[in-house]
Amino acid sequence: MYTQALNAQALDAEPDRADPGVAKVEDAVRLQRFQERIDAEERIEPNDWMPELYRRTLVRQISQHAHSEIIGMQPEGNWITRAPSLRRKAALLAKVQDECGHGLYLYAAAETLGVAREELVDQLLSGKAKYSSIFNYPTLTWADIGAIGWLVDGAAIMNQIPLCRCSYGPYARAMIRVCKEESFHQRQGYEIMLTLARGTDEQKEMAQDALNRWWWPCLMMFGPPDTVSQHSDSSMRWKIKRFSNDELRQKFIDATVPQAHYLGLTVPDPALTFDAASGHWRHGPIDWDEFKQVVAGNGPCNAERMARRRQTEEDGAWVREAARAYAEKNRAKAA
Ligand code: BYC
Repeated sequence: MYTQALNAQALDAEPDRADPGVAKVEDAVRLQRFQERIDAEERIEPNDWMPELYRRTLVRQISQHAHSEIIGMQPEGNWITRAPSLRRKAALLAKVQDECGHGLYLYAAAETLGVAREELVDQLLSGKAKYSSIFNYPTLTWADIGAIGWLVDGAAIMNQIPLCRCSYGPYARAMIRVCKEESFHQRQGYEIMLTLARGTDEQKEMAQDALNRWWWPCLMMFGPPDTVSQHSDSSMRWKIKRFSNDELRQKFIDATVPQAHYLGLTVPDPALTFDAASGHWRHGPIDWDEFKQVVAGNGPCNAERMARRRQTEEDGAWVREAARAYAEKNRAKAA
Protein backbone atom coordinates (compact mmCIF):
# COMPACT_ATOMS: atom_id res chain seq x y z
CA MET A 1 0.00 0.00 0.00
CA TYR A 2 2.78 2.41 0.93
CA THR A 3 5.02 1.43 -1.97
CA GLN A 4 2.32 2.54 -4.44
CA ALA A 5 2.47 5.97 -2.89
CA LEU A 6 6.20 6.26 -3.53
CA ASN A 7 7.19 8.91 -6.00
CA ALA A 8 9.16 6.67 -8.36
CA GLN A 9 10.15 9.60 -10.58
CA ALA A 10 11.80 11.39 -7.70
CA LEU A 11 13.69 8.23 -6.80
CA ASP A 12 14.88 7.76 -10.38
CA ALA A 13 15.93 11.37 -10.84
CA GLU A 14 19.57 10.70 -10.04
CA PRO A 15 22.13 13.31 -11.08
CA ASP A 16 24.53 12.68 -13.94
CA ARG A 17 26.89 10.16 -12.40
CA ALA A 18 29.15 9.64 -15.39
CA ASP A 19 31.98 11.47 -13.62
CA PRO A 20 32.84 9.58 -10.39
CA GLY A 21 34.51 12.70 -8.94
CA VAL A 22 31.34 14.77 -9.37
CA ALA A 23 29.21 11.96 -7.95
CA LYS A 24 31.44 11.73 -4.86
CA VAL A 25 31.23 15.48 -4.14
CA GLU A 26 27.47 15.39 -4.72
CA ASP A 27 27.06 12.46 -2.34
CA ALA A 28 29.09 14.24 0.33
CA VAL A 29 26.88 17.33 -0.01
CA ARG A 30 23.70 15.25 0.16
CA LEU A 31 25.02 13.33 3.12
CA GLN A 32 25.78 16.54 4.97
CA ARG A 33 22.31 17.93 4.21
CA PHE A 34 20.76 14.67 5.32
CA GLN A 35 22.62 14.76 8.65
CA GLU A 36 21.62 18.41 9.15
CA ARG A 37 17.97 17.44 8.72
CA ILE A 38 18.38 14.63 11.25
CA ASP A 39 20.14 16.96 13.71
CA ALA A 40 17.30 19.48 13.30
CA GLU A 41 14.84 16.68 14.28
CA GLU A 42 13.21 16.70 10.84
CA ARG A 43 11.47 13.48 9.83
CA ILE A 44 12.80 11.57 6.84
CA GLU A 45 9.98 10.42 4.55
CA PRO A 46 9.95 7.66 1.88
CA ASN A 47 10.49 9.99 -1.08
CA ASP A 48 13.38 11.88 0.52
CA TRP A 49 16.98 11.16 -0.40
CA MET A 50 18.69 8.95 2.18
CA PRO A 51 22.07 7.20 2.36
CA GLU A 52 21.89 3.58 1.25
CA LEU A 53 23.20 2.43 4.64
CA TYR A 54 20.42 4.31 6.46
CA ARG A 55 17.85 2.60 4.23
CA ARG A 56 19.40 -0.84 4.79
CA THR A 57 19.65 -0.34 8.54
CA LEU A 58 15.97 0.54 8.67
CA VAL A 59 14.93 -2.40 6.48
CA ARG A 60 16.94 -4.71 8.75
CA GLN A 61 15.61 -3.33 12.01
CA ILE A 62 11.97 -2.82 10.97
CA SER A 63 11.69 -6.23 9.29
CA GLN A 64 13.31 -8.03 12.23
CA HIS A 65 10.95 -6.16 14.50
CA ALA A 66 8.00 -7.31 12.32
CA HIS A 67 9.23 -10.91 12.35
CA SER A 68 9.50 -10.74 16.16
CA GLU A 69 5.88 -9.66 16.47
CA ILE A 70 4.71 -12.51 14.21
CA ILE A 71 6.85 -15.22 15.84
CA GLY A 72 5.93 -13.68 19.22
CA MET A 73 2.33 -14.82 18.69
CA GLN A 74 3.37 -18.45 19.16
CA PRO A 75 4.45 -18.68 22.82
CA GLU A 76 1.27 -16.92 23.96
CA GLY A 77 -1.01 -18.57 21.39
CA ASN A 78 -0.01 -21.78 23.15
CA TRP A 79 -2.21 -20.78 26.14
CA ILE A 80 -5.35 -19.43 24.44
CA THR A 81 -7.23 -22.73 24.75
CA ARG A 82 -6.08 -23.19 28.36
CA ALA A 83 -6.68 -19.70 29.76
CA PRO A 84 -8.19 -20.06 33.26
CA SER A 85 -11.34 -17.97 32.60
CA LEU A 86 -13.33 -16.43 29.74
CA ARG A 87 -12.08 -12.97 30.73
CA ARG A 88 -8.44 -14.13 30.56
CA LYS A 89 -9.07 -15.91 27.26
CA ALA A 90 -10.66 -12.81 25.67
CA ALA A 91 -7.76 -10.60 26.81
CA LEU A 92 -5.14 -13.06 25.57
CA LEU A 93 -6.88 -13.48 22.21
CA ALA A 94 -6.97 -9.70 21.79
CA LYS A 95 -3.31 -9.43 22.74
CA VAL A 96 -2.16 -12.07 20.26
CA GLN A 97 -4.24 -10.40 17.52
CA ASP A 98 -2.61 -7.08 18.40
CA GLU A 99 0.85 -8.64 17.90
CA CYS A 100 -0.22 -9.78 14.45
CA GLY A 101 -1.42 -6.25 13.68
CA HIS A 102 1.93 -4.83 14.83
CA GLY A 103 3.73 -7.19 12.48
CA LEU A 104 1.56 -5.99 9.61
CA TYR A 105 2.08 -2.26 10.27
CA LEU A 106 5.79 -2.91 10.51
CA TYR A 107 5.97 -4.86 7.24
CA ALA A 108 4.06 -1.96 5.64
CA ALA A 109 6.56 0.54 7.11
CA ALA A 110 9.47 -1.55 5.74
CA GLU A 111 7.80 -1.63 2.31
CA THR A 112 8.03 2.17 2.12
CA LEU A 113 11.79 1.63 1.82
CA GLY A 114 11.32 -0.14 -1.51
CA VAL A 115 11.47 -3.75 -0.39
CA ALA A 116 8.69 -6.29 -1.03
CA ARG A 117 6.98 -8.00 1.88
CA GLU A 118 7.43 -11.38 0.15
CA GLU A 119 11.19 -10.84 0.16
CA LEU A 120 11.18 -10.05 3.88
CA VAL A 121 9.08 -13.12 4.68
CA ASP A 122 11.44 -15.25 2.56
CA GLN A 123 14.38 -13.92 4.60
CA LEU A 124 12.65 -15.04 7.80
CA LEU A 125 11.70 -18.46 6.45
CA SER A 126 15.17 -19.13 5.06
CA GLY A 127 16.70 -18.24 8.44
CA LYS A 128 18.58 -15.25 6.96
CA ALA A 129 16.69 -12.67 9.03
CA LYS A 130 16.68 -12.65 12.80
CA TYR A 131 13.80 -12.20 15.22
CA SER A 132 13.95 -11.41 18.92
CA SER A 133 15.78 -14.00 21.02
CA ILE A 134 13.04 -13.83 23.68
CA PHE A 135 10.54 -15.83 21.62
CA ASN A 136 12.72 -18.93 21.64
CA TYR A 137 11.85 -19.74 25.25
CA PRO A 138 8.92 -22.02 26.17
CA THR A 139 5.70 -21.03 27.97
CA LEU A 140 5.44 -23.84 30.51
CA THR A 141 2.70 -22.57 32.84
CA TRP A 142 -0.09 -19.98 32.87
CA ALA A 143 2.18 -17.72 34.95
CA ASP A 144 4.41 -17.40 31.87
CA ILE A 145 1.60 -15.47 30.18
CA GLY A 146 1.66 -13.03 33.10
CA ALA A 147 5.45 -12.83 32.99
CA ILE A 148 5.51 -12.21 29.22
CA GLY A 149 2.98 -9.38 29.51
CA TRP A 150 4.73 -7.81 32.48
CA LEU A 151 8.36 -8.32 31.48
CA VAL A 152 8.54 -8.90 27.71
CA ASP A 153 5.99 -6.22 26.88
CA GLY A 154 7.53 -4.04 29.58
CA ALA A 155 10.91 -4.38 27.87
CA ALA A 156 9.28 -3.81 24.49
CA ILE A 157 7.71 -0.53 25.70
CA MET A 158 11.04 0.66 27.11
CA ASN A 159 12.68 0.00 23.74
CA GLN A 160 9.81 1.23 21.57
CA ILE A 161 8.74 4.51 23.22
CA PRO A 162 11.96 6.16 21.95
CA LEU A 163 11.26 4.62 18.51
CA CYS A 164 8.16 6.89 18.33
CA ARG A 165 10.76 9.66 17.82
CA CYS A 166 12.78 7.68 15.27
CA SER A 167 13.99 9.86 12.38
CA TYR A 168 12.16 7.74 9.79
CA GLY A 169 8.52 8.92 9.61
CA PRO A 170 6.63 5.69 8.75
CA TYR A 171 8.43 3.69 11.48
CA ALA A 172 7.94 6.41 14.10
CA ARG A 173 4.22 6.72 13.30
CA ALA A 174 3.66 2.94 13.37
CA MET A 175 5.30 2.85 16.81
CA ILE A 176 2.76 5.26 18.35
CA ARG A 177 -0.13 2.81 18.04
CA VAL A 178 2.10 -0.18 18.83
CA CYS A 179 3.18 1.44 22.11
CA LYS A 180 -0.39 2.22 23.15
CA GLU A 181 -1.32 -1.43 22.65
CA GLU A 182 1.84 -2.71 24.37
CA SER A 183 0.92 -0.63 27.37
CA PHE A 184 -2.41 -2.51 27.67
CA HIS A 185 -0.50 -5.80 27.25
CA GLN A 186 1.89 -4.91 30.02
CA ARG A 187 -0.94 -4.09 32.41
CA GLN A 188 -2.84 -7.31 31.70
CA GLY A 189 0.40 -9.24 32.35
CA TYR A 190 1.06 -7.45 35.62
CA GLU A 191 -2.53 -8.08 36.70
CA ILE A 192 -2.09 -11.82 36.09
CA MET A 193 1.11 -11.75 38.17
CA LEU A 194 -0.61 -9.79 40.93
CA THR A 195 -3.47 -12.29 41.08
CA LEU A 196 -1.04 -15.22 41.28
CA ALA A 197 1.23 -13.50 43.78
CA ARG A 198 -1.76 -12.79 46.06
CA GLY A 199 -3.11 -16.35 45.56
CA THR A 200 -2.30 -19.73 47.10
CA ASP A 201 1.27 -20.80 47.90
CA GLU A 202 1.26 -22.88 44.74
CA GLN A 203 0.18 -19.89 42.61
CA LYS A 204 2.85 -17.69 44.18
CA GLU A 205 5.42 -20.37 43.42
CA MET A 206 4.30 -20.44 39.79
CA ALA A 207 4.70 -16.66 39.58
CA GLN A 208 8.19 -16.84 41.11
CA ASP A 209 9.20 -19.68 38.78
CA ALA A 210 8.05 -17.67 35.75
CA LEU A 211 10.04 -14.63 36.92
CA ASN A 212 13.09 -16.86 37.45
CA ARG A 213 12.93 -18.18 33.89
CA TRP A 214 12.06 -14.91 32.05
CA TRP A 215 14.21 -12.35 33.89
CA TRP A 216 17.56 -12.98 32.23
CA PRO A 217 16.20 -13.57 28.69
CA CYS A 218 14.33 -10.23 29.06
CA LEU A 219 17.56 -8.42 29.86
CA MET A 220 19.05 -9.97 26.70
CA MET A 221 16.18 -8.60 24.58
CA PHE A 222 17.86 -5.18 24.60
CA GLY A 223 20.73 -6.58 22.55
CA PRO A 224 24.44 -7.04 23.16
CA PRO A 225 26.38 -4.69 25.47
CA ASP A 226 27.26 -1.29 23.99
CA THR A 227 30.91 -2.30 23.74
CA VAL A 228 30.07 -4.97 21.14
CA SER A 229 26.88 -3.58 19.54
CA GLN A 230 27.78 -3.22 15.85
CA HIS A 231 24.98 -0.90 14.72
CA SER A 232 24.47 1.40 17.71
CA ASP A 233 26.90 4.15 16.65
CA SER A 234 25.39 4.75 13.21
CA SER A 235 21.83 4.20 14.43
CA MET A 236 22.29 6.76 17.22
CA ARG A 237 23.89 9.26 14.82
CA TRP A 238 20.89 8.87 12.49
CA LYS A 239 18.46 9.02 15.41
CA ILE A 240 16.97 5.65 14.58
CA LYS A 241 17.95 4.68 18.13
CA ARG A 242 17.77 7.35 20.83
CA PHE A 243 19.31 5.30 23.64
CA SER A 244 21.97 2.60 23.62
CA ASN A 245 21.22 -1.05 24.44
CA ASP A 246 22.77 -0.75 27.91
CA GLU A 247 20.94 2.49 28.70
CA LEU A 248 17.57 0.92 27.88
CA ARG A 249 18.43 -2.26 29.80
CA GLN A 250 19.24 -0.13 32.85
CA LYS A 251 15.99 1.85 32.55
CA PHE A 252 14.07 -1.43 32.37
CA ILE A 253 15.78 -2.83 35.48
CA ASP A 254 15.19 0.39 37.43
CA ALA A 255 11.49 0.37 36.54
CA THR A 256 10.91 -3.36 37.05
CA VAL A 257 12.72 -4.24 40.28
CA PRO A 258 10.30 -2.19 42.46
CA GLN A 259 7.37 -3.83 40.61
CA ALA A 260 8.78 -7.28 41.53
CA HIS A 261 9.10 -6.15 45.14
CA TYR A 262 5.49 -4.94 45.14
CA LEU A 263 4.47 -8.43 43.97
CA GLY A 264 6.48 -9.94 46.83
CA LEU A 265 8.69 -11.79 44.34
CA THR A 266 12.48 -12.11 44.25
CA VAL A 267 14.48 -11.06 41.20
CA PRO A 268 16.72 -14.07 40.42
CA ASP A 269 19.97 -12.12 40.59
CA PRO A 270 21.97 -12.53 43.84
CA ALA A 271 24.21 -9.64 42.82
CA LEU A 272 21.35 -7.15 42.42
CA THR A 273 21.98 -4.11 44.63
CA PHE A 274 20.64 -0.59 44.82
CA ASP A 275 23.28 2.06 44.26
CA ALA A 276 21.89 5.00 46.22
CA ALA A 277 24.47 7.43 44.82
CA SER A 278 23.34 6.96 41.21
CA GLY A 279 19.78 5.85 41.96
CA HIS A 280 20.24 2.73 39.81
CA TRP A 281 19.89 -0.99 40.47
CA ARG A 282 23.18 -2.75 39.65
CA HIS A 283 22.81 -6.23 38.16
CA GLY A 284 25.04 -9.30 38.04
CA PRO A 285 26.69 -10.67 34.88
CA ILE A 286 24.47 -11.57 31.94
CA ASP A 287 25.18 -14.90 30.24
CA TRP A 288 26.07 -13.59 26.78
CA ASP A 289 27.01 -17.09 25.62
CA GLU A 290 23.40 -18.13 26.09
CA PHE A 291 22.30 -15.07 24.06
CA LYS A 292 24.71 -15.97 21.24
CA GLN A 293 23.46 -19.56 21.20
CA VAL A 294 19.81 -18.48 21.02
CA VAL A 295 20.48 -15.92 18.27
CA ALA A 296 22.45 -18.57 16.35
CA GLY A 297 19.35 -20.78 16.30
CA ASN A 298 20.20 -23.10 19.21
CA GLY A 299 17.75 -21.85 21.83
CA PRO A 300 15.19 -24.13 23.49
CA CYS A 301 12.42 -23.41 20.92
CA ASN A 302 14.10 -22.01 17.77
CA ALA A 303 13.43 -25.14 15.67
CA GLU A 304 9.83 -25.42 16.88
CA ARG A 305 9.06 -21.73 16.20
CA MET A 306 10.46 -21.84 12.67
CA ALA A 307 8.80 -25.17 11.81
CA ARG A 308 5.45 -23.76 12.94
CA ARG A 309 5.95 -20.55 10.95
CA ARG A 310 6.92 -22.47 7.79
CA GLN A 311 3.94 -24.79 8.15
CA THR A 312 1.59 -21.81 8.58
CA GLU A 313 3.02 -20.19 5.45
CA GLU A 314 2.43 -23.41 3.52
CA ASP A 315 -1.09 -23.83 4.90
CA GLY A 316 -1.96 -20.28 3.83
CA ALA A 317 -0.68 -20.68 0.24
CA TRP A 318 -4.18 -21.38 -1.13
CA VAL A 319 -5.50 -18.12 0.37
CA ARG A 320 -2.76 -16.10 -1.32
CA GLU A 321 -3.36 -17.91 -4.62
CA ALA A 322 -7.11 -17.28 -4.40
CA ALA A 323 -6.55 -13.58 -3.59
CA ARG A 324 -4.17 -13.26 -6.56
CA ALA A 325 -6.64 -14.99 -8.92
CA TYR A 326 -9.46 -12.73 -7.69
CA ALA A 327 -7.37 -9.59 -8.17
CA GLU A 328 -6.38 -10.79 -11.66
CA LYS A 329 -10.04 -11.41 -12.57
CA ASN A 330 -11.00 -7.92 -11.40
CA ARG A 331 -8.12 -6.37 -13.34
CA ALA A 332 -9.18 -8.22 -16.51
CA LYS A 333 -12.82 -7.10 -16.01
CA ALA A 334 -11.77 -3.46 -15.55
CA ALA A 335 -9.59 -3.62 -18.67
N1 BYC B 1 17.46 -11.03 19.53
O1 BYC B 1 24.28 -3.94 16.85
P1 BYC B 1 23.13 -4.42 17.64
C1 BYC B 1 8.14 -7.31 20.98
C2 BYC B 1 21.14 -8.73 16.85
S1 BYC B 1 9.01 -7.54 19.57
C3 BYC B 1 17.96 -11.37 18.34
O2 BYC B 1 22.97 -3.88 19.02
P2 BYC B 1 20.73 -3.05 16.75
C4 BYC B 1 7.00 -8.15 21.33
C5 BYC B 1 20.97 -7.52 15.94
O3 BYC B 1 19.83 -7.67 15.09
C6 BYC B 1 10.68 -7.42 20.17
N2 BYC B 1 18.94 -10.65 17.73
O4 BYC B 1 21.78 -4.24 16.78
C7 BYC B 1 6.36 -8.92 20.39
C8 BYC B 1 22.29 -7.53 15.21
O5 BYC B 1 22.31 -8.57 14.22
P3 BYC B 1 22.17 -8.24 12.62
C9 BYC B 1 11.62 -6.98 19.11
C10 BYC B 1 19.36 -9.55 18.36
O6 BYC B 1 19.77 -3.34 15.67
C11 BYC B 1 5.31 -9.75 20.74
C12 BYC B 1 23.25 -7.98 16.29
O7 BYC B 1 22.49 -8.68 17.24
N3 BYC B 1 11.86 -5.56 19.21
O8 BYC B 1 8.62 -6.51 21.67
O9 BYC B 1 21.40 -1.72 16.76
C13 BYC B 1 4.92 -9.84 22.08
C14 BYC B 1 24.02 -6.84 16.93
O10 BYC B 1 23.16 -6.02 17.73
C15 BYC B 1 18.87 -9.14 19.60
C16 BYC B 1 12.48 -4.90 18.23
O11 BYC B 1 12.82 -5.48 17.25
C17 BYC B 1 17.88 -9.94 20.20
N4 BYC B 1 17.33 -9.64 21.40
O12 BYC B 1 19.99 -3.18 18.18
C18 BYC B 1 5.55 -9.05 23.02
C19 BYC B 1 12.66 -3.42 18.45
N5 BYC B 1 19.50 -8.00 19.97
O13 BYC B 1 20.79 -7.62 12.44
C20 BYC B 1 6.58 -8.20 22.65
C21 BYC B 1 13.42 -2.75 17.35
C22 BYC B 1 20.36 -7.72 19.00
O14 BYC B 1 23.27 -7.31 12.26
N6 BYC B 1 14.80 -3.15 17.31
N7 BYC B 1 20.31 -8.64 18.03
O15 BYC B 1 22.25 -9.59 11.94
C23 BYC B 1 15.78 -2.56 18.03
O16 BYC B 1 15.55 -1.67 18.82
C24 BYC B 1 17.20 -3.01 17.79
O17 BYC B 1 17.24 -3.71 16.56
C25 BYC B 1 17.80 -3.89 18.93
C26 BYC B 1 19.21 -4.30 18.50
C27 BYC B 1 17.87 -3.08 20.19
C28 BYC B 1 16.95 -5.14 19.14
